Amino acid sequence: MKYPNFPKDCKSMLCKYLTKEVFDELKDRKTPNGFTLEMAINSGVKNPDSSIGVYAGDKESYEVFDLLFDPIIQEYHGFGKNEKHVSDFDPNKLDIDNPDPKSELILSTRIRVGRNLDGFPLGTIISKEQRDEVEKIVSGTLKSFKGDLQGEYFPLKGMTSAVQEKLIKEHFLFKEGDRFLEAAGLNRDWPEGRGIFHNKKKTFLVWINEEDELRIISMQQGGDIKEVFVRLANAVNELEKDMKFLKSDHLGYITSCPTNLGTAMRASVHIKLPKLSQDKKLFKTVTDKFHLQIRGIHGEHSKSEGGIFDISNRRRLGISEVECVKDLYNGVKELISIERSL
Ligand code: ADP
Ligand code: CIR
Repeated sequence: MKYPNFPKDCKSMLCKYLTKEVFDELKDRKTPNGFTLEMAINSGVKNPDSSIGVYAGDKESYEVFDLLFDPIIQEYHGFGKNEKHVSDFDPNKLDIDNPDPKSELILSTRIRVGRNLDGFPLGTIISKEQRDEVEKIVSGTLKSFKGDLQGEYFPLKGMTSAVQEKLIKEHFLFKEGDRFLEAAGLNRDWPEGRGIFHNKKKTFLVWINEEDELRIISMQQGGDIKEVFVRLANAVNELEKDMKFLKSDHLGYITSCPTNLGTAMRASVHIKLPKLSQDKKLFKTVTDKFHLQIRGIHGEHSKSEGGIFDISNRRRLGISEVECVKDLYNGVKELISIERSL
C-alpha cells in the first residue's frame, strides 16, 4: 500500500495526522483479528470530505495504530494518552430541569449510546456468522424486556421499503447506503443481521449491527432531557445484566469510530433556532463554548430544514455520561436565551 493522495483542500483529521512518517511506521502492522492500517483509513481515503476518516476493527486497533488514533482522540475529546475514563451513569446525579417546559423551541430529545460485545470484533471486520450471532444474542435479550421497555424486534431483512423509509423519515431508524460506513466495511452483507427493536411508543429503541453492534436509544417529544436519560440508564442496566460490553480502563466503551469512545453517548435536541442560526459566527461561538455539535435534522452529514437543528454534546470520552448531558443542557439553555433575545 502506498501513502494516500489526499486532495489539497482535504480537512479531515486523517489527512492532518497521517503524516508520511506515521504511515511508514504503521503500514505493516496488524491487530490479532487481522485489522490493518489500510482498513482503518479506507473511509477517509475514499471520502476526503470526512471530518475524521478513520475506524477501528477491534479494541486492539486503538493500541496498534496509536500513532494515528491518539492525536485524533486528543483533538476530538481533549483526552490524553495517559488519562483514565471514568463513567457515571447515575440519574440521581443529574440535577436539571426541562430547559423549554412549554416546548416552544425544543421539538424532541434523544440520547443514544453505542456498545459492542466483548468477544467479537467490531462491525468493520466482523464475519457474517459473528454478526448473525450478535443479532441473536441482543434481540433475544430485548425480547424478554417487560414494562415500559417491552417491545418487538424488526429485522431489516424482509422489512418493506415503505416501512423502512417511514421509520427513517420519522428519525427512528438508521439510513441505508451511508458512503462513510460503506468504505469502512460496515455495510457488508447488508441487510443481513441488521434490525431495530422498539417499544410501542418508540421511546426506547435499539439498532442492531449498524455502525456499532448496539445503538441504545431513548427519545421522546419535547425537552425533558432527564426523563430521556433515566429511561436510557435503566435500559442499559437491563442489557448489561445479560451481556458484556467491550471496554477498556483508558478508553471506556470501545466503538468503531474514535469520536464515540468513552461514554459513546450523544445527547441531542431538535431545536428551532431561526434567528440565531442566521448569525453563523455567533451560532458557532456559542456551540463551541459549550462543546456542542450542530447537525442537520436527518442526522450526521444531513442539512438543516426550516431553522431546525440537531444540537448535541461533542465530547464523549474523559467526561461521564452525566457530564455529557450537562454539556447539552447548559448549551441549550444559553441557545434558547440568545434566540429569545434576538
Ligand atoms: P447517531 O445519533 O446515532 O450518531 P445520526 O446523527 O445519523 O446518528 O442520527 C440518527 C437519527 O436520529 C437521525 O434520523 C436523526 O435525525 C435522529 N435524531 C437525532 N437526534 C434527534 C432528536 N433530538 N430528536 C429526534 N430525532 C433525532
Ligand atoms: C467522518 O469522518 O465524517 C465520518 N466517518 C463520521 C465521523 C463521526 N462524526 C462525528 O463528528 N462525531
